[in-house]
Amino acid sequence: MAAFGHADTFIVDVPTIRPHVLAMATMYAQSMVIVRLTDADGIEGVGEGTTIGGLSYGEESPESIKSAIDTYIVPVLETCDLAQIGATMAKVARCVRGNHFAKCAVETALLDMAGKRLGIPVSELIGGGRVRDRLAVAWTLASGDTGRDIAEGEEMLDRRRHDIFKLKIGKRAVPDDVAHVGAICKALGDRASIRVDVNQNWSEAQAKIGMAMLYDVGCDLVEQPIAGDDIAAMARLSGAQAVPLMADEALRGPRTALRIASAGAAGVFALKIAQSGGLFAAAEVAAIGAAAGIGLYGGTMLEGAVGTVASAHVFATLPELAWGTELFGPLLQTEDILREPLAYGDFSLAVPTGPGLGIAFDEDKLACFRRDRTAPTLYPVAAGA
Ligand code: MUC
Ligand code: MG
Repeated sequence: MAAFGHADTFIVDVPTIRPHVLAMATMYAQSMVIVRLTDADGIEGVGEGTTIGGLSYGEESPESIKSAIDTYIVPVLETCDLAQIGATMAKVARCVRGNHFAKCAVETALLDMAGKRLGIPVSELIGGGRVRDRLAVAWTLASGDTGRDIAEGEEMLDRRRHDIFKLKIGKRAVPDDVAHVGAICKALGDRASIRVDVNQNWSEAQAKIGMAMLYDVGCDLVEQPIAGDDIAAMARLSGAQAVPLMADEALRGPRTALRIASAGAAGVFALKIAQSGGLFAAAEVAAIGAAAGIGLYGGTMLEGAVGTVASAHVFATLPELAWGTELFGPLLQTEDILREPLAYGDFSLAVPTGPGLGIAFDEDKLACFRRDRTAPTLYPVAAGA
């Protein structure tokens, strides 16, 4: 039995190393909701709920995630045995509809606690347990400038940090975007896999032309070219285009995964723990994809260390992960909020092996970047996205 002890939920704002230009927002900082749960024995678990660009990516914002946890989820946790994660999250689901990001943050904290209590990593509590210790990690080239992106890609290859690059497009006219991708494929394509993410910004007609042109310039994968709720159009594109279509925003948990798989609407799934509604749900999405012969990719909401490690524990349980992952979120931030930074190298990330998530905060830094900090910060915090 693990009775509820205490909850602390707060927003942390950390600047990005450069503007991150996406179709729907330009990020100058990342805002992460951190939840710290403690049980009556004093065992702590941490979780993270993070989105991109306020409300421009999805239906939950940092502020709504915090509010859903504090106002509606914590009162449920107060009535539960926190050691029973499945039963606790089922009770949360009965009381709170939707709010996948908030639920994912809480489930992460419960799993961290459980892993610490049992002395095993979170990956051993998911599916059949861990099958890999390192994950290939892509980097997103999204400075908004082709020359700068090429230089950044060259640097990443030289440092052996990334050899998979995702380009954010969809903001400019299709031929301009394809010219940008073509230039990067020409410069880096013989040493790296080049993929794009349109973040739903094309119409079906634009996607038809755009995907064909992208295939011709050497692009390997096109992520969410059109609206994620238009599964019929995704199926038409996926069936007709040579370049694989990856579902991202379309995937909101196991039910949407089943619909997309049944419709033949994607060749690849971008798995995201928050969008799926938690770590267990993301593993279910992966199982549906794998059973349907859909390739798997470990996606990110550009989470910081906690969400990134939580995702890594899930992706480490997947026997097939043909497209690698993009778990680079902490590297996009100017500061690391962990005592020991995550171990990136050799084009991959090492999945922590300690109990629970296997990470510990640098409490001073965390205190400095808290939005509700009372003391003056030692670190500069840039304006929001
Ligand atoms: C998305 O839409 O996939 C992932 C990498 C990145 O740069 O943005 C995210 C969100
Ligand atoms: Mg995406």
